[in-house]
Amino acid sequence: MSLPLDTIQKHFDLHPKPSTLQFQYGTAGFRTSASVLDSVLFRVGILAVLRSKKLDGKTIGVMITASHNPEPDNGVKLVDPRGEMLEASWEHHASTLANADTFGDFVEALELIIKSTKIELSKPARVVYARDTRPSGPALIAAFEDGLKAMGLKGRDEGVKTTPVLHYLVRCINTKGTKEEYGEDSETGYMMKLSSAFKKLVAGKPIPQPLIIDCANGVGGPTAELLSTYLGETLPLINLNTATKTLGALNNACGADFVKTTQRLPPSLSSVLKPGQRACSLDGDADRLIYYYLDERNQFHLLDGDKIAALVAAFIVELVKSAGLEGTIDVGVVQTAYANGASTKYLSERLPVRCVPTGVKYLHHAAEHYSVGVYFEANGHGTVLFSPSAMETLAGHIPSTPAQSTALNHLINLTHLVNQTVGDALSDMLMVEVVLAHKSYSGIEWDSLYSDLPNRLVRVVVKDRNIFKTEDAERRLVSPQGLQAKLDDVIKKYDGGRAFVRPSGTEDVVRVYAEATLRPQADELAFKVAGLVYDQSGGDPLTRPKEFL
Ligand code: G16
Repeated sequence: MSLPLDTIQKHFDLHPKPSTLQFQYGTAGFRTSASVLDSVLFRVGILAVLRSKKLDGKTIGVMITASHNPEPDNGVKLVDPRGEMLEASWEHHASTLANADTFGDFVEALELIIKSTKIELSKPARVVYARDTRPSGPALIAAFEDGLKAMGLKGRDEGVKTTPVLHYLVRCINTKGTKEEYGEDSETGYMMKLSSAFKKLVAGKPIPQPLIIDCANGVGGPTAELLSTYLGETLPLINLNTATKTLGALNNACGADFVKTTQRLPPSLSSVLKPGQRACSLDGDADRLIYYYLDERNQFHLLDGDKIAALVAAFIVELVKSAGLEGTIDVGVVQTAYANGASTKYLSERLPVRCVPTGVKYLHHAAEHYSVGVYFEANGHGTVLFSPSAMETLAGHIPSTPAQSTALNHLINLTHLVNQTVGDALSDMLMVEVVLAHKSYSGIEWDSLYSDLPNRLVRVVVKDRNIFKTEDAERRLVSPQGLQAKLDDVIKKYDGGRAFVRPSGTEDVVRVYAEATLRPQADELAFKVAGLVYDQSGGDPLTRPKEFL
């Protein structure tokens, strides 16, 4: 069987590639201004069909979202059959297809992929797809569907869903009828799975004070509303920033990225959140979660991905011990260089901790090396993975005391509560609420597990972010040459100083992270490093941001 070239060309011509642009499948797929993504979406449609054929017709997921990015951006990423990110070796194929200039180049690239990955075109293909609430979504979906049509496929359209729900659906569809069946392949199935595990885990605990959720004016809003109906009074939720139809509202002065980056409350919550009350923010596609609270002096306190990892990992370790499984089930944590130094210290004193480059794909794979792998990025993206052997151990363990039996049941229920396919803000939120209920912790007690080192994140707009290359899990720069030595000279002048520089994989910027023992020093270090990066990359002195030192 050969490629239906006439049909492909008919559709190809409807989706011309902007001639001057180059696309790259980055940290979370293709992500850039929605206005230039039409050709990319069409080509991803074709790639998704090939990926499914390669995997004997297993269902491939496609999510159209730009997550935390501003509303005018959009993006697309592929989801492999177990609900995990696209296998890394295919990222290159995705970029090659997206960058082919002519139809001839495109066919040549397709044929090379088919040959090099040994795809049998006669195999069936299945694709499920969804999008977030961005206004550009419907047009991009149409371009994507043209890609499917060009290959003779009608996919399964899931409409507007969160990224984690789409990942969940992919795993459910592919495990249906097997002994690894993950759940019912519908949003209702997702809601039932999470809410019933949650109710079992908090049975007998007092009903908590309402939790405020900042839904970032994105798809998390309707999804949290729905979840609320399943949870009933077990967890009262107050959903705010739910204006999915207001142009320009998405991720604007709200959402997990705003809170984490600016280290302050979304202004829309300032008259609502009372001292001591807990609140959380989701991002634009509801795969990141950040908690926070105000103390009695109305001071803002952040409970980010590192704090979530510390809370959850300690709880799981306790349950493993109480269930009599210490030594049989090992728990480990995976972080990135963005993890606050204090969190890494706290966790490493208790558990094995690994540091990997930014990107869920790296964290997810590293977490698979533990029986129970807890992975969280400081930005609130993370989950817990229970390995197949841990699942078997839990299923086969015979507890010898009632306390062991309770702990074992909690662990089993946690495996259902956690979305093990990818970071999931709502599933993570329920997990946090479970731990808080069990420990009788307020935000204050949770926060006091360790004190964050003051830190600062800075975005630096540069001419070409691709000149920045890193090593050692992104903690050191290898290019531009000589810059790391300059950074080292600066960093060593700060007490508790640590800083690193890396190119973003989702925005056209370079990111700078710095921390130090004192707040003014952390800020100063970050802006000094940002200044060095700006100058070294040939930044125009006239547009040099005034805060860069
Ligand atoms: C994505 C990735 C995350 C990453 C984030 C920022 O998140 O899934 O792993 O931390 O981008 O990446 P970068 O610093 O390379 O721009 P999301 O929530 O935007 O999909």
